Amino acid sequence: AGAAAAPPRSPRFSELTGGDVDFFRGLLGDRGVVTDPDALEPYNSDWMRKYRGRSRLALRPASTEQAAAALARCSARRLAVVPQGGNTGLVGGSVPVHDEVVLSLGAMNQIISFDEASGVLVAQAGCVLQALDDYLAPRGFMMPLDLGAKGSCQIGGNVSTNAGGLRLLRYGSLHGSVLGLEVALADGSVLDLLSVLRKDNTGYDLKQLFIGAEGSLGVVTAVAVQCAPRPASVQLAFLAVPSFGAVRAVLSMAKRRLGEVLSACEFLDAASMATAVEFLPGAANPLQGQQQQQQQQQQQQQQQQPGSGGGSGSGASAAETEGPGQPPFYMLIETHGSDAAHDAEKLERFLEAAMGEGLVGDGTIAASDAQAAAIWRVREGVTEALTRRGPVFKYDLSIPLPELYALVEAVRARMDGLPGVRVVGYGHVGDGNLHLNVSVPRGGAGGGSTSSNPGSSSSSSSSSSSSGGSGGGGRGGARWSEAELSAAVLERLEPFVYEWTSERGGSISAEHGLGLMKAEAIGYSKPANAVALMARVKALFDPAGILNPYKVLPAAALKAG
Ligand code: FAD
Ligand code: 2HG
Ligand code: ZN
Repeated sequence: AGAAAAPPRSPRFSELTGGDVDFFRGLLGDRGVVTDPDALEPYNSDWMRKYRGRSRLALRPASTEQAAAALARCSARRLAVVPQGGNTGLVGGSVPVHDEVVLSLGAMNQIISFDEASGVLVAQAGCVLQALDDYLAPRGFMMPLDLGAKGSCQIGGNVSTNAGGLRLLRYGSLHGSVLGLEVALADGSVLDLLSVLRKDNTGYDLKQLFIGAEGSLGVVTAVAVQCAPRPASVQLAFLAVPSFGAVRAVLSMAKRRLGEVLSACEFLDAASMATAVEFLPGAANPLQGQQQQQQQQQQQQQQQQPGSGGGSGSGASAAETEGPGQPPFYMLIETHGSDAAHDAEKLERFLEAAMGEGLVGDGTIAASDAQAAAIWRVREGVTEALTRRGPVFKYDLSIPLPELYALVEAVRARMDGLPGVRVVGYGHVGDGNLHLNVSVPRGGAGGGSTSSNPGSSSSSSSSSSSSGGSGGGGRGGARWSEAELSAAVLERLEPFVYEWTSERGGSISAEHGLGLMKAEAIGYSKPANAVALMARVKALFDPAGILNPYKVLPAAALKAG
């Protein structure tokens, strides 16, 4: 539900035949060939259940040679191919649009080498990110990226999407930490760029083209990554922040005061928090217990001082100043360092200073690994919580910081009259990356449903709550089906979100890629001559256009390229 109409199947591609299937069985054996319709279901459907293909064949090569030979056959026969890793992508890039053959890397999950002196790991593309990090932990190292999908996503998929994640602020992008790649090209040849060298200026750095190419230029079969030493000390603060201006001020204070140890700076708004608490099993607001305790203490103090009036002075917490709802924003500030006592003291002093300046209403520092994990669970779980609530429209944007949250407020106002529609903003504020998600309640809504943007600090919150009660957009309280609501939401979102972002010099894809969802929208973030050059690069690597068709680049540019 909620995906825009797919482009028509291109007549350039052949239909799969029994002869093709026999060939692949001969190449990969029975275990490497999936044709059973039930077994194909997970290959055809994406993580959000939003994009669905109808492939009749998934291939599971066990080696680079097998993957390359499968591609050679597909090229010769003009069979379209979708490379697939952990299938956690969020832009419809990892599943077929029509009947493309799925080339799944999941069986290529061996670690090839790890050098404890340099920290360079070489692994097959199908290794799951979490498994790689688990392998490194006892050796004193960590993967240089981390994301909520770590239990399923694969390093080849991470490289192919140039995944950012929770600690890019500290450890940089994969364009820096990937030292080498091995790639099976569309024609079945293997490009061996699997260098483990830190420095190598011999000609064009071709591997960079595959980082973020979303499977459109080649199939990544192995990766050499520079891993980071695992920090001896990890500290995490969770803060309630009274305004987005304060979020920005906390970020710049964190950079100034914690600079050399800062490892993550994330934010979520009240609507994200409410969604996580409501829809994630076992999740709780990390500050809730604390806030309740504080309120009880204040009530007790007031009872002990009759006639004090009970007014909230300048020291009132953000929660109180925002009324009965929640504070409008929360932040996670994490440090990675080598001296626990020193780092803890630094973080405590930072928190005191931020509170002293009125930037933070309430805050806590995780006292144990379990507490830190529970806090991260809330932040990382927002995506899952939203998916549980119903269909979601996702936008992953880089926006200059001063205006980053203004888009959420503008979109909230645009949803006026659509009952039950919830607009949430969260993300990697330390990188200027907003995740704007617009959620439609499963089953639809209407006829007296109330506010769907809990704790919203903008004036639009009152309009959206009144819209629920007033029957929504002049429909006289009639019920909206899920499909009706989704169509109305999409109409109000696009092209508005892309135009708004483009006008401010932002990016319409900060870290998730373009996939199917945004292939036609690349022009909002890239000039026409850059898109034309990309189409020529695509034609050079994949002359028959069999690799991940309909994705990444607009159809018109591909025809011209
Ligand atoms: P897939 O989803 O299988 O594929 C993604 C794209 O890469 C597709 O276009 C596919 O064709 C291509 N591809 C996959 N493997 C290969 C290969 N070996 N060779 C060539 N092409 C290939 N993303 C972020 O950037 N930051 C986040 O913080 C983040 N958090 C997430 C949290 C959740 C809960 C979820 C569900 C997703 C999140 N994502 C995030 C998006 C997604 O997880 C990442 O983009 C991830 O890197 C995709 O890896 P994958 O193995 O699942 O790739
Ligand atoms: C995150 O940072 C992911 O949690 C997913 O990139 C964002 O679901 C989203 O919009
Ligand atoms: Zn993200």
